Amino acid sequence: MSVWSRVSGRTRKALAAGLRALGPPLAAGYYAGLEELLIAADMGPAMAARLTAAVRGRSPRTREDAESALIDAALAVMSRRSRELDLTGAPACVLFYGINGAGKTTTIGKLAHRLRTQARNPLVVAADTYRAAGIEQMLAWAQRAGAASFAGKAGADPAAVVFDGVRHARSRGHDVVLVDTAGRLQTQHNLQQELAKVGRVAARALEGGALESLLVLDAVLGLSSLTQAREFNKAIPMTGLALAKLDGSAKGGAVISIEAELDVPVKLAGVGEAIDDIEPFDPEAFVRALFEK
Ligand SMILES: Nc1nc2c(ncn2[C@@H]2O[C@H](COP(=O)(O)OP(=O)(O)OP(=O)(O)O)[C@@H](O)[C@H]2O)c(=O)[nH]1
Ligand SMILES: [Mg+2]
Repeated sequence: MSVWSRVSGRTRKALAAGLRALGPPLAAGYYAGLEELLIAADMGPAMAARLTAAVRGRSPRTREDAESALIDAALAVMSRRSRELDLTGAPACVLFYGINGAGKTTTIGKLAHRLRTQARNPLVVAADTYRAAGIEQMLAWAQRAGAASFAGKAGADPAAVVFDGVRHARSRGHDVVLVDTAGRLQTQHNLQQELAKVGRVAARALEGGALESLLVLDAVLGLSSLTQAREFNKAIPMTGLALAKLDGSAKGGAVISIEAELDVPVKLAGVGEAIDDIEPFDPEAFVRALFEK
């Protein structure tokens, strides 16, 4: 069983049972039923209608044909941008941001561990200076991951911590800098401005090294993350999404709509609370796990 079969268990069960109950695509009411199932999987009415129309356009005769048309249709609307993290430069930097509790610190800890297993030498920068506990949580994860860390003082300007962190990384030969930032709401104007500054300062400090800006989304929130994402994108344009808590999500279908709406690829998926519960996002395996029994 692939890791993707752990994803969105409830959505998958409901979809599988629903598709079975609908019968073959030639049955009366099939397409109305399909559209309802997709809405129930949190794809949103517009995407549900779009995917249903795409399946209908293929005139499938069997359930298997309909399912494979659905998989093709879903993959066709997802982002075509590269899902690989660009880690070129000396150092490169991956900046994580998002609302409170989304999963930023955990995702960074897991990624630091993963990079260590790939013979990388990451430096974790704890720039959640908003709370002392935020710094401590990041440092504890870095230690668990066997990664070096750099922290500012509680209350310090996070942009200054990032600037110093990147310089520290360069002087010590770290090839990747992973930056944790404080959780904030998309509606908190001052905190969004602060975030924008962190992004600008990181870009300047990197001197040409790649900057990945990953918005961390709590997959449990489903489609409601779209508004959030649009606002955060104004502060720091995203190069990708990190989806945390996909294991617990009942709203896996939202991933398809969010990617299609924003044209931003999910690059990392969190599938549990343990240190190795992180995967590069694989849209094909994800969509197949969602629609196939
Ligand atoms: N099941 C599951 N839980 C997760 C995952 N990622 C994070 N969590 C949990 O979500 C909670 C919040 O995670 P954090 O990493 O602290 O989130 P954060 O965004 O850093 O939070 P703040 O710093 O408070 O804004 C913790 O209890 C994590 O264990 C995941 O992929 N799966
Ligand atoms: Mg945190």
